[in-house]
Amino acid sequence: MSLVRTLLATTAMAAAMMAVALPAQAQTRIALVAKSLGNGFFEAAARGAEEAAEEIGDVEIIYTGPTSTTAEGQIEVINTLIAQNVDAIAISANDPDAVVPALQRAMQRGITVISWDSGVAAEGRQMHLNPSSNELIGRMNLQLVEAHMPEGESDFAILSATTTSTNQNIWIEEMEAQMGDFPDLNLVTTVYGDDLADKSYREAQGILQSMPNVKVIVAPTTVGILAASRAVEDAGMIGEVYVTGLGLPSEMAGAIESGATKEFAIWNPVDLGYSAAYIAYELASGNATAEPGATISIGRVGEITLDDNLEAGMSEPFVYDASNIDEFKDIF
Ligand code: RAM
Repeated sequence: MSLVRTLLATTAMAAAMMAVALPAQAQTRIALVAKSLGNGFFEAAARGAEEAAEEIGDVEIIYTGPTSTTAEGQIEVINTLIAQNVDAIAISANDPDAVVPALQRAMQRGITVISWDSGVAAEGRQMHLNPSSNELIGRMNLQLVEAHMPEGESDFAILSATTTSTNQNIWIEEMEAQMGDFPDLNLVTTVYGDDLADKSYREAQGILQSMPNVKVIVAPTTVGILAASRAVEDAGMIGEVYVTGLGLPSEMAGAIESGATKEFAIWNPVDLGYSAAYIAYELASGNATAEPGATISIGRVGEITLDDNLEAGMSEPFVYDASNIDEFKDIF
């Protein structure tokens, strides 16, 4: 055998061996895109997505997201996923519009695209999965504010995520629209912690220092509620200012214990991630089509029916307090 032929044969053998060594690619690859990595809410959702993958079989979950809560970061992530030719992208968006062109490119290449948690504008996705009814989430947040407001006081502040976050903006709109049903409450300001722990902490601190009349901070974000609770604890203002909103029992158990909050709400983020992955699979595999009125299976969680906006909502949020926090704090 000539040297060239020997070399060629060796190279071919090496390539064959490498091919054997590489793990087999799953039939369906579903990317679960978070607003940002390092957020316990999305980590819980990713655990749910893994559960769905295991149940369905031959599905790989690619849990990914930017390091910070920006649309630019998500666009980079989407472009990488397009290059990897994944089968589906299920995204919680940092901005409903900015990610649309990238997601449209993904759909043009045959990738199934859905949004969940924080929505994408209709032209950038096939459907959107809400955790619950937006109206109900808005009302629940106001009820929580009311339950914490000391006698004779009325001022409260909202600590949100980013200014472009679809879900928080809808919930804040719902809160504002329903204020008429809560005549004793007065919304003084809305500030944005960008779902970053340090910025949220500083924004909460700013309220504590400059707005002595504010007696309740409501944060419809798991990052914000935790940061605000810490700010109240560190300022020694427990019992003077209360924090409430949407939080994870696992992260908020300390705040219940300290008294920074008496109660807060959330839906099950594991089930939400499970459902997002399950729906992405049903659409990508052709078992279901995203069209108004379509009923799509979500495995052990049940099923959803899409409305005219190609959206569906899941269950009601659940309220956590000292009586049940221990039961849930190890789950999510
Ligand atoms: C944060 C994120 C997420 C939201 C929860 C309640 O983790 O902003 O999008 O749904 O809070």
